[in-house]
Amino acid sequence: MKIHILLLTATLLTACSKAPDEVVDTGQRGAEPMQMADGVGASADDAATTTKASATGTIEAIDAAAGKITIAHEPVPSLQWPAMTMGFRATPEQIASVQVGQTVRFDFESKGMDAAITQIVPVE
Ligand SMILES: [Cu+2]
Repeated sequence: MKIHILLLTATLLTACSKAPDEVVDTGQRGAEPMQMADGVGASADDAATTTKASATGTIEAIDAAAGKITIAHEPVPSLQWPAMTMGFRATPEQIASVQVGQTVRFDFESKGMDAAITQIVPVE
């Protein structure tokens, strides 16, 4: 009985250690691409396939020099993404059309974790 408990504990510890703390991007690392936790949103075709998706989120940061908007987005079921904060590539026009703190509805193309906004619209 005791052995079973120890094994269970070891399994849980192993599972926890696989989830990096940087799942939530604070936006402090600038242009560095964010990594999702192992197994979250990662499927075999992530590396090669470009997928279109839409999401709603709140703008956390804008880096005009890097061409990047950091958005705390809601879950994206079509990509099996959980709610999270991550950077999206954006054009200067897109960057100029939004402000930090706004809630936005946006479309994007995702190639794995490399995501580029195709349309972004503030929502009331
Ligand atoms: Cu994400």
